[in-house]
Amino acid sequence: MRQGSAAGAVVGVCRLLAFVLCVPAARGGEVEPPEPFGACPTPAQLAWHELEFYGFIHFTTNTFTNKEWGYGDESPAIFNPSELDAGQWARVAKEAGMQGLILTAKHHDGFCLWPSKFTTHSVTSSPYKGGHGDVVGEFAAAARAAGLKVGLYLSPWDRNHASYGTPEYVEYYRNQWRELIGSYGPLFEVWFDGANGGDGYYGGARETRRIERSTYYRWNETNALLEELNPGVVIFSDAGPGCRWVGNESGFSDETSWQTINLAGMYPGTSHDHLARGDKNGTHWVGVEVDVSIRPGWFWHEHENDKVKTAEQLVEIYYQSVGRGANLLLNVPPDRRGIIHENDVASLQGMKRILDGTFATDLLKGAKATAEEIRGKDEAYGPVRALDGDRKTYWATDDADRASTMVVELENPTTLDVIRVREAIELGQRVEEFAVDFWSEGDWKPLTGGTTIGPSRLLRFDPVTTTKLRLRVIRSMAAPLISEFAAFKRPGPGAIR
Ligand code: FUL
Repeated sequence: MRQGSAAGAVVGVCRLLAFVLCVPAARGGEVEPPEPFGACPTPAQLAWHELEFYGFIHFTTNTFTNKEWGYGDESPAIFNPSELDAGQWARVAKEAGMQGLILTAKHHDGFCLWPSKFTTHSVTSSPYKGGHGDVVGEFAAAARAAGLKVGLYLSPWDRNHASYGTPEYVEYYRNQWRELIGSYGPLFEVWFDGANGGDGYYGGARETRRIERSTYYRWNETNALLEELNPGVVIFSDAGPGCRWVGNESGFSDETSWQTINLAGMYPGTSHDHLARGDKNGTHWVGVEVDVSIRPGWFWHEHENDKVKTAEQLVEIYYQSVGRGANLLLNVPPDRRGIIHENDVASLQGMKRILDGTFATDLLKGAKATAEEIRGKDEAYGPVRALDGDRKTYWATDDADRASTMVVELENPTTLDVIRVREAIELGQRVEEFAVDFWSEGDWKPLTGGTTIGPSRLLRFDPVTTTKLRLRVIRSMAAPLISEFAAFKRPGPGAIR
């Protein structure tokens, strides 16, 4: 308590009154809010983190040739989905709990799913809708109608284009972004894939073309162009700058994961060994994105219809991505009909049932809470702020505190087996270590714990029944700001761990 003055006494009385009237003391009043710590997310990155889960749609001539990477010489005549229904993609995504969709407008083979005026290697030359189709347009309209955010993947590597490898191609690539954003924007995310296998059709040359990955695409200029065309767009690549690849395509991030990373010397298409982990107090905020396919491949293949990941496997991926602070980008490729296969739909529905069954009720919401330290002893920063279901409010300590404890008291004995903790990341990622204890037989018993928290940390354990839970922030680089401490119970006795 730092109030000794008459003014302090007045403030104290006001607080008491506010408390009696159940009106929280106003944020931004006498107690200064915490200063940002280190690199922080932009408003667009913050909104991106809140999406948590969205879908990838891989669709092109590969769907019809049974390949994963087209060579670039595929005839557009083979692209002819019989029942294409982008409305079904959007419905399936929405019902699965996804917040957006990202479509491969152009994959490495160079075939464009929209009628680009810069090439004839597109839907315009295909039998789809007699050459008058526009898959990107149908996709964007359907996704928006379903309330989903729209994103696009435009492969930098183009195995069809004659000028690939020259400066002219880089202009072609940028022109395509101008066209896509102009026709289908605004986009929430754009995707630059890092792949470049070298060989390709290249307008008939059929040769190997290697580019210097660090300089060829002049990414800084492309990024600036995208930001100008589409302010706030989150740019994905191995090196951000909006969000970054997690470093694997298997569906997991690290248990210790910093959303910050030292970007110097990093560029798309180079391998980096610590993309999932990031750098503690790194120079830039570049959120982690886990991309993984519901099937072994990214494109639909008949022989993988029985290899679709189960609902339980998808839930496991959710815990290892969203549960470790990353966003989950789950690929669900349409088949040759142009719709998402029944087996994929069934797995997504099963995943949603399990997640809804778990996260529908926060068992700590509205409970009583106390804390060792509260910023300026101001209830606006009290521990109940971590229990109010509002990500904008948070429990905070004074600047000098690097560790603290909050205790939650439940009205009735409650059974739980999942904890979710979130930091107020708009002011930076801070916590390095934390633990959770539960009250049992008159004493605190260790329940679970971890290292980083970030946007979201989910921890599972065998069910316990208790009346009190304790969150201990053990180490933090700056005063810990906890925007959520929540607990849940997974459905059914056979629920997966
Ligand atoms: C990879 C690509 O080569 C795959 O085909 C796929 O698009 C995946 C998302 O990224 O690197």
